[in-house]
Amino acid sequence: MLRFSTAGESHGEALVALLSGMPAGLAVDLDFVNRELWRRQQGYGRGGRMRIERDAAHILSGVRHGKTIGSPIAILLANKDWQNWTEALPIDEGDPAKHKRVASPRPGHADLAGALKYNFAEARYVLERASARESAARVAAGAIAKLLLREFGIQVLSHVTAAGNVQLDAPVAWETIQALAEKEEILLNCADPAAEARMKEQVDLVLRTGDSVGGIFEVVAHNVPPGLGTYANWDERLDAQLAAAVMSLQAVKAVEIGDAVRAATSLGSAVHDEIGYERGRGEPFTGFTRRSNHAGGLEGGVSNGEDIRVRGYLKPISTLRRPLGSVDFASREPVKAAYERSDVCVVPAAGVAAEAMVALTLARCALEKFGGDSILEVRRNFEGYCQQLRNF
Ligand code: EPS
Repeated sequence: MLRFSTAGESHGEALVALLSGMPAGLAVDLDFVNRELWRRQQGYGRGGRMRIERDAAHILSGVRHGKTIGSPIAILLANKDWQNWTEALPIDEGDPAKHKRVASPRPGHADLAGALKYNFAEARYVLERASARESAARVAAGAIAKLLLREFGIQVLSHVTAAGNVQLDAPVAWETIQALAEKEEILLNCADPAAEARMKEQVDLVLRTGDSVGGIFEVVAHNVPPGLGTYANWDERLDAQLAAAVMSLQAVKAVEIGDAVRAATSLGSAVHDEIGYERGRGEPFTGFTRRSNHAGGLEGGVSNGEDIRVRGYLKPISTLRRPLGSVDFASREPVKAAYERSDVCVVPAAGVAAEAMVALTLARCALEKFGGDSILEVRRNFEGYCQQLRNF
């Protein structure tokens, strides 16, 4: 079974990703992993931290001579900022006078709920782990999952459909999303330059006013064969697994599959994707075609061969330069919420982190279906299934 977990605090020494269950013999392209990490660091509206960090994957185990060996893969990402925090966040007791307390919880952040839960007198330890810095470790693990998915011809990318109140409504073609991912300068990762310019104005506005914005990203998984996930058991439905994976990302508050939100208030005849057939079409798959993809590639919790489309809705960043009202942890007196250096918009970065979560989920499902201990065995199983589909 493909499993992964992460460890690390935002201003600790490093982040760690642990990925187990990868078959042996998968070539690991470190440049690709690092490019993914770079993509997550981009976007207009990031704070000063991104000028400090240059995320790079340091693989500790599970890869030898350029290929996976079937053993757990451990990846370390150093926090460059750690050198500024050695006295504020030491492993040993250190000097309490040098600790950096977070004296009043920020509305919208995990600060208060976390402090209550773990019985912390202030919120420093809460924000250290609740921080979206953790998503860098997910992207490292997700990059390895993407390399596995390439074996099946599957690719996973994302684009931004809304930042603040600027929303892009037109559907975006896969080729356009691919072209966006090739760019060396990433603003808001929006496919429409005019909409992107208006999104940038939104970010400029909140930069000026000390506020923040959220938005919507869409993750697209291209060339997914039909038959991943199943309707047979609630927890094996692929839509449910994808929703949980994307919702688990910091600040994601809603997840949509395909055009689900609009569909809920439309007629069935306007929503369901009519089925056609063209012999040889969609090779190596089935020849069945669709005129539209409102379902986002999933019916009954099973992939249907169309692109899988998953949208994540991000709440605005909860750290505000012009803070909302809060209460001092010590005195319980009303004060403004704590402010620390922060991003004001992270929608493009969240999209890249969500790609990783989608890739890890699809890789797990693909290995459940085509699994084997070596890539050779996995490929053989996959090709056998493709042949079955062709013969259907
Ligand atoms: C974050 C606060 C900021 C962000 C951070 C998430 O960090 P800092 O407090 O060090 O300025 O930059 O995101 C990252 C470090 C990252 O790599 O994405 C928060 O509180 O969630």
